[in-house]
Amino acid sequence: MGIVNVTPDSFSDGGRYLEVDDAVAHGLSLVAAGAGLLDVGGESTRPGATPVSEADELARVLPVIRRLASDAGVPVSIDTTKAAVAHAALDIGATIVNDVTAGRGDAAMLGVVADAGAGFVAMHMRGEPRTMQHDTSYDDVVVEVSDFLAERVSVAVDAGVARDAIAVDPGIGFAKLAEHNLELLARLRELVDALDVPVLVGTSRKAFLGTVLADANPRVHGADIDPTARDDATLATVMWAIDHGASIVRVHDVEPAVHAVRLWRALLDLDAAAVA
Ligand code: PMM
Repeated sequence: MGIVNVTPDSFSDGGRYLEVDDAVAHGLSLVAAGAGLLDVGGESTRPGATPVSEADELARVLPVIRRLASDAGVPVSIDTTKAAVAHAALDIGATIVNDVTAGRGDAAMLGVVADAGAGFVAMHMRGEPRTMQHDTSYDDVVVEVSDFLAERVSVAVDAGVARDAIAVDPGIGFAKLAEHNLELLARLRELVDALDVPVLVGTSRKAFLGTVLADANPRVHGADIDPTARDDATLATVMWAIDHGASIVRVHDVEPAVHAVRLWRALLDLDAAAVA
């Protein structure tokens, strides 16, 4: 899943693709690099981000979705917490709703997804992006996140969303400290096994990567590592996630991820042939 952020303030690429033509060209370049899905968002969800009005969000995403849905040749998802934005996006060709509140943010969301027969990504978070980093205490983060996701899948199914149209996401970086993000990845297989729907993982350029890199180098502070300088560390987590059962990985820099996965698969095939 390639990320197309049409926002002035996303943490790693805010402001780069605010013009429709730039955002569309970027989305098409991600598909050329091998993305099998595009995720278009018009509201930053970085910690502390201020909410965007429905009108502004619609104005940002709709022209981009309209063109990508017609030209990209891959499914387009809308990254939103607002039912009205989801509805408008689905109307013009998006086929998946990626909701970081898992349908809790807007009471109308699950009905919109169900009525459109759309796909749905339910992500784990606590509170909302503005406040989520105040609520980061867990007894067992893997159990708590997987229980939450199982519950959201059943709420979505009860609302009429097809079970086979749902994916879940542990919400790396959402209401979590670096140690929680690492534990969710380390024990990803447990989460995948506990849930009977595909798991999406979004580690791309997130702050916990900088924390680990800084731990290895006392002269560097994690927050000081520029998000785009976290792409190599992202790649390690992408490979890890796929090897531990993730079905979809959400990334900014698609080409290296696709190349790494292709090589890894080629080696797996050879390995399997050697054993057979
Ligand atoms: N991360 C961001 C935004 N949307 N959606 C899902 N399902 N999973 C994520 O991890 C996720 C998301 C924040 O990253 P961005 O600002 O670079 O898009």
